[in-house]
Parts: sequence; structure tokens; C-alpha cells
Amino acid sequence: MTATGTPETSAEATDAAAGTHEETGTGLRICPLCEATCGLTVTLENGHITGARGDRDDVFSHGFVCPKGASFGELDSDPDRLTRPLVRDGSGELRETGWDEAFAAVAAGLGPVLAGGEADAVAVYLGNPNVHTMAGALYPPQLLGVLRTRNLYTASTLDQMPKHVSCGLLYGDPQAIPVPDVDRTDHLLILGANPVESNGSLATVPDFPGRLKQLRRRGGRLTVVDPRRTRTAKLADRHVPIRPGSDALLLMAMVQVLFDEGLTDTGELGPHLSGVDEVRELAREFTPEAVEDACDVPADDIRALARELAAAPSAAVYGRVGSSTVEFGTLTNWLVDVLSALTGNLDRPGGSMFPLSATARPPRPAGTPGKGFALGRWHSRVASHPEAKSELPVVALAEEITTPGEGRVRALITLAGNPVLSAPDGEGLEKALAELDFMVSLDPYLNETTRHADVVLPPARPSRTAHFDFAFNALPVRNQVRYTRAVVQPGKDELGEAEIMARLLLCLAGKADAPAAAVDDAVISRALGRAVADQHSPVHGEDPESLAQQLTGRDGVERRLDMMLRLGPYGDGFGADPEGLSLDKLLAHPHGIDLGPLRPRLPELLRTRSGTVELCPEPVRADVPRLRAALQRRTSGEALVLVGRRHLRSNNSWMHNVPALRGGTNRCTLQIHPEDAARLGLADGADARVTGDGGEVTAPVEVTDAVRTGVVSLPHGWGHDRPGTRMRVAADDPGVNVNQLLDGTLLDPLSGTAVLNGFPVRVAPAAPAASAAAAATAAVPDAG
Ligand SMILES: Nc1nc2c(c(=O)[nH]1)N[C@H]1C(S)=C(S)[C@@H](COP(=O)(O)OP(=O)(O)OC[C@H]3O[C@@H](n4cnc5c(=O)[nH]c(N)nc54)[C@H](O)[C@@H]3O)O[C@H]1N2
Ligand SMILES: Nc1nc2c(c(=O)[nH]1)N[C@H]1C(S)=C(S)[C@@H](COP(=O)(O)OP(=O)(O)OC[C@H]3O[C@@H](n4cnc5c(=O)[nH]c(N)nc54)[C@H](O)[C@@H]3O)O[C@H]1N2
Ligand code: SF4
Ligand SMILES: [Mo]
Repeated sequence: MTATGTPETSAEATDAAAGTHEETGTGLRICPLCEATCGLTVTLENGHITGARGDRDDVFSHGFVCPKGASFGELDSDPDRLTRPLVRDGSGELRETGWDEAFAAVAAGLGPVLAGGEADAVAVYLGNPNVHTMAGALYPPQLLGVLRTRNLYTASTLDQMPKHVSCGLLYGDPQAIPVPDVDRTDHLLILGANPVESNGSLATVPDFPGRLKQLRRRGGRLTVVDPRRTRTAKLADRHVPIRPGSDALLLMAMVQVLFDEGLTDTGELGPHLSGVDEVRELAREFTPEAVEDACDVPADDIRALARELAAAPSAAVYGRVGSSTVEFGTLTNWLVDVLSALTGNLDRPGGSMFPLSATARPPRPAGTPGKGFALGRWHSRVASHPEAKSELPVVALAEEITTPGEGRVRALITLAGNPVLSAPDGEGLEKALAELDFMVSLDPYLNETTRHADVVLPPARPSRTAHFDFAFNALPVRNQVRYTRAVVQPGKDELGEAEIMARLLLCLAGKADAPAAAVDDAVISRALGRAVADQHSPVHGEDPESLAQQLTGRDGVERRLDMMLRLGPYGDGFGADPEGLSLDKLLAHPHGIDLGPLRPRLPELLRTRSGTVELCPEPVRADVPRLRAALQRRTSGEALVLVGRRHLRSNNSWMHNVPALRGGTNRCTLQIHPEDAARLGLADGADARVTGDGGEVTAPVEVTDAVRTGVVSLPHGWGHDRPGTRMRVAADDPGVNVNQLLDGTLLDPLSGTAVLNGFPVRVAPAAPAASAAAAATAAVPDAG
């Protein structure tokens, strides 16, 4: 079989039958391993990826590749990847079976729970890789539509939910997220992000490090606010080693300075802004002098940060995980955009801009009233956490399973997630998972979470799956569109993620025997029905069935993509604009199509009720007293708080099984400043015992002045020492689970996002085994 089927592909057809895997040659694959979405050129021999390099002709990534992308082949062919479904048998063992048996087991397991008629009895957990697969974008909405459960949990409440909430409140649309215009800005202020290791997030920027260097080269300024001197901070003109968790105070003080010194200039945005005076009032008391102790940043520096931002010809403010998974996550994310708006940098070139994806719904005419964004439309059953974006906080999942009563979660579906390691108190969650009547996981690995499932459904490996970035094309620094087909056809026994999700959905709908394609047909028919009824659509008044017949594509996924492209803002409108986009056109451009630099999109994208950017939304204003209380905080010299860190050669919890990506500096060590280490008697390389409210872990110490005093750092995604998993390489050097230090009670109340950065811990030397035994004996005098 040929690889991508594109002109650039030199794969030879050695055998026409699918599943023989004799493909040899090269192919193109968009990398799914982080948010940068680089184009890869892969080489293959006999159906196996033997190499991956950056695709120099890719219109967006221009040949950039990082060590993870270069290891695409190793990851793809990891021998620990599950190739067949697993079903728990009568003796409690997970055993390989065929697909029909596996789906029958799902129907049998979920049937009784669903038959109870309690919609909320089935919970769904969606993990991070759903934004890295086509299926993860296309099927979960339908699946949730069938289930109608309020028990939806996703990795967003361990990550970016504060941004969704603040954007929902500001712009009326939680998906309207502005990204820093990195290529054109004169000044970039980064808070709590380390794109040199992470390659960027909520900003799709292939070669983020190169573009930061380019910014410096053209005379732009880079400021990085981070308690650690990260690789990103090392590139900066100015590094502000803030006390963790206090960014909202710092930004509030910058807002205060802008008003106080008459530095606000909202520019062309002015007429579309409301609430400016209210923000001025809110910020009044947060002077640089008032916040400097709590932030541990001198008042003069805070004034300088504000003045530089206001003086720059263009400037962008960008915050990520370290500004989000914190106590004041929503306030911080709100303030990021408030600063952009007040300095006239929101929605203008060189500032923070809203991308326009090829599969976005076409823009509404200006003046169309919006519905606004509501929070807390319902609450979790046990702790009464408000929903945000139809999700409940992940930290509530365990108690919703273990607390008896009507509406208790009795079954769980996990799609591409590992909350046992990624969420607070994994041990508590594991105990809860054991109480479920039924659990099914869609995942290529048997890991800390999926080992609890009754059925594990492994998707075909990435080389055998087509790729289009529905999520990240909405967040790029430059509008573009790219699509790559499967480089290798899946074997007879392999099922793509799309088909698995479609069949899962049919099981839930009680139609296990229907063909998977029925799901896509139904979606297409509904969407086209809506489009022809919409007077602003290019297909208004046409016949939906004849439109459906015009769709091209090999399968349901491609037909849906074709439909979305053709109805999208650059689409051909089914002939209305013959030059416009369609799947066929995209396939004729295997390295993608550049759609130009970001363009201003306000006020047309606003969905607030007022039709303005609502700069001072009520829920945010109501959270400010909590921030005011934090003004009084002073930390004693002894207190330590913990922050996380990411390593370039890793990704959350699931890439520790690839030998090429392990070792070296990619280790699970406790970083601590030399002064703190000396005070606590901790030597480099010795073991430290770290204790938090949720538990205790022991990790090797790494003494380094890259972390500031009062702060220690442990990476997340480690702790691969549990029995019953099948990740042999990861288990060799398991590391410890930092999230076991948390008990799940700390969260940002507006967004339900767990506090994973800046929480208190105690650190002490771990007693060596022998002396620990001696100490225990000494404490029990009668023991002998
Ligand atoms: N302490 C601390 N905790 C954190 C963070 C932190 O910074 N500090 N970061 C948080 C963040 S930002 C996030 S996004 C979450 C992530 O939280 P999760 O999404 O729960 O965790 P991941 O480790 O990304 O797990 C991904 C799962 O998907 C599987 N997988 C990989 N590829 C595919 C695929 O193509 N299809 C399917 N079906 N499955 C696949 C993997 O085997 C793994 O089981 O973790 C959060 N946890
Ligand atoms: N190599 C690699 N790349 C990844 C991932 C990965 O695990 N590894 N994960 C992917 C995912 S799911 C995501 S969401 C993105 C995340 O992308 P980033 O947000 O860029 O990644 P982090 O390294 O978590 O950066 C957070 C930074 O915040 C700092 N920090 C902690 N607390 C505070 C605070 O209170 N204030 C401030 N100002 N800073 C603070 C930390 O020291 C850290 O440097 O990366 C993605 N890309
Ligand atoms: S930067 Fe991200 S998308 Fe690019 S090659 Fe590396 S992992 Fe893949
Ligand atoms: Mo994330």
C-alpha cells in the first residue's frame, strides 16, 4: 500500500492487501506528541517506522523537529503497546480477546448500569491525547450526547480550565482564546510557561524556542516570570523569580500602575470594551507596595514591568500551566487578557490575537446577539462543586464513586487518560476505581489507570491513523491547515480510534449491531440539515442529501472533515467559492496550506450578551476578596512550596516507556536551592522525604540554584511502580507520583481546576534504611 497517497510519497506498493505491512518508503505524518503540530517525514520499512525527521516543506513547521518527534517510530512500535483488546475474565485477569467479544463485554457491563435509568451513573474521563487525535475531537461530543451524564471529567481541570472560564466571561465563548503573536510582537511577557521544554501550549508554535530567539534578534524584549530559572527564562532579558501562586497579585498591581500612571490606551478596541472603570476600582488597593512582599518581587520591578508593557510598540502577555493550575488560576488568566486590553494589545498584530481555524464555524455577522457564558449551571452531587463548561472538577471524581446515594457514579469510561497519575491523590482514586461496577478504557497502554478497567480497547498506532488538528488549528501563531493520511494501513485485527469510539457510542445507544459508519452519517445529516436552514450559510436552502452525496473521503472521518472544511470560513461552500477549501484541495497540498498571518477578529467573534468585551465580569469580581486576603500572606523562612516541571523528552505520564526518551536529565528528582538544601541537611543525590496533605514520597535530591529559595520542584507523570501494568521500560525507573502529595481539596473555585503548582510541602532527609530501623527500635524501648 502506498503511504499517504500524496505526490510526495515515495512508498512502494509491495502488496496491495491491507494489513500485510510491507510498506517501504517515506510518508508524511503530523506529529501528535505535543501542541506544536510539526510536520514529520517518516521513513518506513515493511510497515514499520524506521525514522522521523522534520518535513522541510511543511508550510507551518518548516522542518522543525524535537527529540520526541524524532522518536515517533520508537513510540509507534513500542512492544508494550497493546495490540488486541483486553477483557477481564471470571478469575479477574485481563485477557486478550477479539473486538466483537470486547464490545459485547462493554455492552454487557454498561447495560445494567444504563438500564437503571440514572444518566449520571456513568462518568466519562477525557484525557489529554483526545486533543491530539481526530477521533478525540469528533466522537466524544456525540458520546456525551447519548449518555447525558453530568459526570464529565477531563484533564482540563488539571490544566487550562481557568483560561476557558476567563475567556468565556470576557468574550462570551470559552473557546475564544487569544494567542501571543510571537512572530510580530515587540515585547513578550511570559508567566508560568516554559515553551523551550513544552514547545508551547494554548499557542501552537512549531519551533517556539527559535521564534523567541528571533524576537530577541529583531530587538524585541522577552520577560519571563517563573519561580525557576528555566531554559525559557535563560533566553529572556528579564527573569522574575516570583513566589509561586502570587501571579494574580503581580498582574493586579501592574493594572493598578497602568491606571495610576495614565498608561492605559485601549486603542481601536475602546468602543468594544465595557467594565474598564470597574477594573480600575478593583485594582486600586493592589499597589506594587501592597503586593511586593506576597509576590517577593520589589515594587520598583513591578512598576517597570507595567511601564515596559505600556511603552512597547506592541506587546503580548502569555500565561500557561504555572498561571493556571494555581490557587487564583481564573483571576490570573483573566488579568493576562485585561493587561492586553488595557495596553491596546488585544486583537492587534504583535499583541494577542484570535486565530481562525479552517473548520471553525463561519463568523456571524457583527451585531448578532450572544448568549453569554454561564458558570455553575449545576453542581457536583457530593461537594457541590459548580460545573464549568459542562465539566466537574477531576478532584471530585473519587468521591462521586465512593459516596453512596442516588446519582452515585457506578461505571466509568476513560478515553486517553491516566488520572491515577495526573490528578491529585491517585491512591484515593485507585481505591474508588476498585468500587466501580464497570470500567472501560480506550488506551494503547495497560497503565496505572487502565489496569483497573474491565475492558481495555487499544487504538491502532499513530502511523496507522490519519491526522488533522481540530484543536490546535484554533490556536496557531499563523493560520494554516494540514492533513495527513495514515502512513501505513491498519492490519486486519487493528481498529482505528474513530471506529472504536463509534462502536462504543453504539453500545451506549443500545445499537451495538449497527455499523460504525451510521454514527458519521447521522452527524453529517444533522450538520447539513442545520446548515441549509441557516440563512447565513453558503448552502442555505439547498438539499442536505445532495450535499451529503458531494462529500468525498475514504471513510466517515474524512467525509466529516470534508464537510467541515467546505462549510468553514475558508471553505468552497459546496461550490459557492470554487477556490475555497475542501478535502480534495487539502489532499492536493500534502505539506499544508498557509492561510496567512492572524487578523483582527473583534467584535465579530464576541458572544457576550452585551456584545462587548466584558472586562469586569461578576464572577471574577466576586473572587477578588479572596485575592485581597492573600495580600497579607508572608511566608516564614522555613516554609516550602512545590512546583512542577516538564522535560523536553517527556509528555505527562505516558512517554517514559520509550528508551530513547529516558535518562540523562529526564529524571524524577526533587530540585531544591542550595540554601534550602543546606538548612535541611540535604545532599545532592541523597533521598528526601517530601510530605504534603495527601501523602508522602521519597525522591532523590538535585541541588540547583535554578529554583528559587522557598521552592522545590518535582515533575509529574511518574510513579510507575504499580503491579498489573504493562510498561516494562517505565517500571525500570518508576520515579514517584508528585500528585500523591495532594489530597484534592485545593482548587481554583471558579474553574474547579486543581492546584498543582505552589502548594505547601515539608521536606526532610529520608532516613537511610538501617538508621530508620534503629530509630524505630529506639522509639519502642520494650521491643527487645
Ligand atoms: N503535578 C502535576 N500534575 C499534572 C500536571 C502538572 O503540570 N503537574 N499537568 C496536568 C496537565 S497539563 C495535563 S494535560 C494532565 C494530563 O492528564 P491525562 O490526560 O490524564 O494524562 P496523560 O499522562 O496525558 O495520559 C494520557 C493517556 O492517554 C494514553 N494515550 C496516549 N496516546 C493515545 C492515543 O492516541 N489514543 C488513546 N486513546 N490514548 C492515548 C496514554 O497511554 C495515557 O494513558 O496532567 C495534569 N497533571
Ligand atoms: N516536553 C513536554 N512537552 C509538553 C508536555 C510535557 O509533559 N512534556 N505536556 C504538554 C501539556 S499537557 C501542556 S498543558 C503543556 C504545558 O506547557 P507549559 O505551561 O509551558 O509547561 P510547564 O513546563 O508546566 O511550565 C509551567 C511553568 O510554570 C512555572 N510555575 C509554577 N508555578 C508558578 C507560579 O505560581 N507562577 C509562575 N509565574 N510560574 C509558575 C513552572 O516552574 C514551569 O516552568 O506542555 C505540553 N508539552
Ligand atoms: S515539538 Fe512537538 S509536535 Fe514538534 S516534533 Fe516535537 S513533539 Fe512533535
Ligand atoms: Mo496539559
